[in-house]
Amino acid sequence: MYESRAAALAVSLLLAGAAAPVFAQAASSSRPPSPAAVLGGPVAEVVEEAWDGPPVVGDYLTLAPALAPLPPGNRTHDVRIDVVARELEIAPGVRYKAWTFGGTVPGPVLHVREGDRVRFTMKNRSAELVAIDEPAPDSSPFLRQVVEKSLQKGAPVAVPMPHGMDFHAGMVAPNDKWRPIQPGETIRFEWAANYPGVYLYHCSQAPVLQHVAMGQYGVVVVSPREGYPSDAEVDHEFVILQSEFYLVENEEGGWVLDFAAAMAKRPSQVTFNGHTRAMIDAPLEASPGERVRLYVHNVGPNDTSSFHVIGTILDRVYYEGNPLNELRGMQTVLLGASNGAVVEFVVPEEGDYPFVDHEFADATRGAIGRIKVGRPRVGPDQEAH
Ligand SMILES: [Cu+2]
Repeated sequence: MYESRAAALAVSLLLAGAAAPVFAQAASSSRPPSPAAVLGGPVAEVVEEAWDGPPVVGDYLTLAPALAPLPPGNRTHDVRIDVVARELEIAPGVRYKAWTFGGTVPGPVLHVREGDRVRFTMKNRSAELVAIDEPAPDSSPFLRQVVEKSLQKGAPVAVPMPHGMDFHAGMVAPNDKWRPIQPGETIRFEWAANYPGVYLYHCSQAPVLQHVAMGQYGVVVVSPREGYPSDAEVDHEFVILQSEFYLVENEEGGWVLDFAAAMAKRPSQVTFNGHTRAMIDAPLEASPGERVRLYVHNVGPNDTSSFHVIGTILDRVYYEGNPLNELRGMQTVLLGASNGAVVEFVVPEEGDYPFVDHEFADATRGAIGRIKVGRPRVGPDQEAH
């Protein structure tokens, strides 16, 4: 009896989703911040599409550490992030043929609000040479920022391979929406942002360890419907993704994935925002006494991050980015692979404030950045301005 009821329910949900582009509504709860979680969505479509335009399209997509400003209210986001292969630099002299979402590692930061919907399109263009040499008009802030600011100095390559997309921020059947597609195919699906937070997205193709280690990940920042209690006090917001690389130099002087090292959890580099110099050469900036908010995510794929800002205290931490998970006065936030947090702190006086993975082997491998506050005195590894 129960089995047949469950089966009938599953079939009816599937048919409801297939028949009309509306989501099944869960029974509403009176508890904020998700009074009306939207569960599931229409069945994903896999289509042949003659798209050869910009690989990233959407108004709220940026290159980390930037976060797109979001107007008030809820909206539906039409977002395209295509899969492209690109040779990239992730440390001085270390270039490899990355598998990417949108052309960089990490891929674009998507900013939405709790209660928003995302209509997502992704073409698997891994077999194409996709140039990102000039800002594509009407595409996204992301592509302009890649051209102007990325340290990765990307060059197009073709590495045909099936890939899929898994958004941790979505609540849908993964075998449907997150399924991999072949080179040349396009997948379209929808999901709703039910919970605020800093959520990973990553490739769903097995072995996931290989696809994530090759560079296929990014984050969706879902801002709370009612905001964070400290919103009015925040002066600067930045997005920081930590991730590991497992590369080995080959005989031709190129770098390739060392899968055995990935399985052994022995990274060659650990980076903030995809390059060991990214947050050193282009430090975050603030003025003395200001409040800084970081949307931090530890991608992994394997290791934890003990995220710490030297010279201050994380006086407010929203673990996973949910305002209900508020912690106070933390020196370090422990993030497992795919955990995120919103951390806030005051930079007390003029100076240079490094932030690190306090697991110092990983800081030494590259997980270090800095915040330039005012006009700091010249010290090691700094430049006078
Ligand atoms: Cu992949």
